[in-house]
Amino acid sequence: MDLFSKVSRTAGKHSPLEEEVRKLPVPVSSVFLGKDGKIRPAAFRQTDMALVCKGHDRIRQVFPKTITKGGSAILEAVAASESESVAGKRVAVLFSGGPAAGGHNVLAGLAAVLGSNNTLLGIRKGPGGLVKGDIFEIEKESINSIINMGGFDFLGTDRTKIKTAEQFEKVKRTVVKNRLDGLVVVGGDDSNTNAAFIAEYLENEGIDCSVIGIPKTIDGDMAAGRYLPISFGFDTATKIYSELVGNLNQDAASAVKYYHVVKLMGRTASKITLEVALQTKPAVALISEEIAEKNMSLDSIVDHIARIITLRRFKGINHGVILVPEGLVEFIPEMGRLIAELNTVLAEYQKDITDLPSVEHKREFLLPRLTPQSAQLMASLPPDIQEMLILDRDDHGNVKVSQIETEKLLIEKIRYRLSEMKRHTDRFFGAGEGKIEASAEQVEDFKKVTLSTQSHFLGYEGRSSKPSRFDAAFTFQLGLAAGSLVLSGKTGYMAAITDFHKGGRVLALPLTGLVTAEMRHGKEEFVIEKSLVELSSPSFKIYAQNRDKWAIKDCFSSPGAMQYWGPTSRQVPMIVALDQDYPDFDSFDMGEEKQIIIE
Ligand code: FBP
Repeated sequence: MDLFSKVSRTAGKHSPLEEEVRKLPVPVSSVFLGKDGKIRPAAFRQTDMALVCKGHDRIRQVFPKTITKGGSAILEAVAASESESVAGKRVAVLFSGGPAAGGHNVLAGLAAVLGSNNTLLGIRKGPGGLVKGDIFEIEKESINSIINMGGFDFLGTDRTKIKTAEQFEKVKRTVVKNRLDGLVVVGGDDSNTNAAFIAEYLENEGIDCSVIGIPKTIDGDMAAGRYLPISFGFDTATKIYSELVGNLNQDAASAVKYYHVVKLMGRTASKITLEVALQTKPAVALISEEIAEKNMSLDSIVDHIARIITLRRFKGINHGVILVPEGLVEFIPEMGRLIAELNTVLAEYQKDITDLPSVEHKREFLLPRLTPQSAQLMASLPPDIQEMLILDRDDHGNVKVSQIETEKLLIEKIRYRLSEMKRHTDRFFGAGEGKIEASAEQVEDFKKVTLSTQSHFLGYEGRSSKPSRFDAAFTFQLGLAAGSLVLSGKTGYMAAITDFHKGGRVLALPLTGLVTAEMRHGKEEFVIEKSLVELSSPSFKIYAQNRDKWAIKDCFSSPGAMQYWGPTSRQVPMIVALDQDYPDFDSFDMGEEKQIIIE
């Protein structure tokens, strides 16, 4: 074939790499394999492990049906008896929230386990599509073209929160009209909370439809400790960011003139930043959970970074990489208070504020309704950040932190702090608390420093890549588990995999065991608690033990591109291996490798 034809032949997911990756085998746990080696549904048995949330009594009042039916016990998948087989079931699946690598393998897992005797349906554009009834029958063979492929484009996604009586009624209509026996919701904490409510609602309405959640989010915060160490998509996203941050480390040390300030996705938890920091060893990585715990103000964060830049300069280093988690602003105590106050005022005066013609008018309306401290802080922020804090909320009422340019805010403040340090050397250098010890020559040299920065935001580039081998395996098994749960008539569970290093144990976690009551905008809301970086975890401790060394010398590592073949293709996320006490990072094992072809 000539080169001109080759270029057009690669359109539609047919690049040479896509062709090869599509063929990669995926491991399958023995619980999903029949004696003939073919994929079949697993059965689930009760274990003596349980998930009991905080405020269980309140949750029991809100979810009486699902709690009574399932209790709080965790279920475990076991091989089903060969004589059992279920046919004629209709199962629909939707993606919810941001894309995460591996979503298409969830569809492949579902298609494989439902087999030719059951029907798989797809819901277009997320929970919004479920409400509208935008549903179609998936021709199972069409899944073959998206096995191991990235993105959510086969179905699409959205962030609709199902909360009104009218929406629930419409969901019921979709379920009844399409004679659904099962609904699989692939999403993060908010989406799985949706799933818990839909499961309860349908039970209450006497509709026999299993609702099963699947833990998705690159942020890694839809997790449940040893029962579910991580959500899918995290591994791929962090491998991609680690490659890019590693390259920036390498470029900084080569060009010797820039500080690269990199904001990394993660709406709330800093798990992505922690993983990327462990992988790449940058000069600075801020961890929001630590900042909140230490009650660090914006000024003290800026001080901390300016100090590291100064100490590096003393060693002749005027470059480096600084990692900033996307969710940082909400964890800085005074910013968190400001956002909470804004949320309350915005909720209380929603109608009045919507009617105001400009951001300026909205700002003028809001400022007197904030506490003086918050009003002062708000007024001191750059106008574009004020605008984002006022205007941008998602359907779940969250500030869209991905739109807030924290990296630029920090650069501006660090630049100002360094200029202050140059102007008032006696305030910042010498002996005494908080001062930097320095010789007269070092101070003179410091005065000559110019700070050249580049800002970056790494987020969207990591969400829709072809999944890592880990995520491809994880998601395929999650699809098998969710399909098996539906076929065995379970409802109100989340499919989970744990023990990635020894066979991949397949569990079902009761959604009501994950939900807790929380005050949002002055109202009681029920949510699945996000799993944040724990400062007592081995992964954080190892970072904390090493960071001073990484701060003052270039000791970065550059992990390079994610691999699909070879020794480094089987890595698990470092935070998972460290926190779950695995013997190494390098060899997940989730069962027997199978070439997947859906017939
Ligand atoms: P999910 O939790 O829905 O998977 O989304 C996570 C995320 O990638 C965050 O890290 C980020 O804040 C957000 O999506 C951005 O989403 P959007 O696509 O709405 O800009």
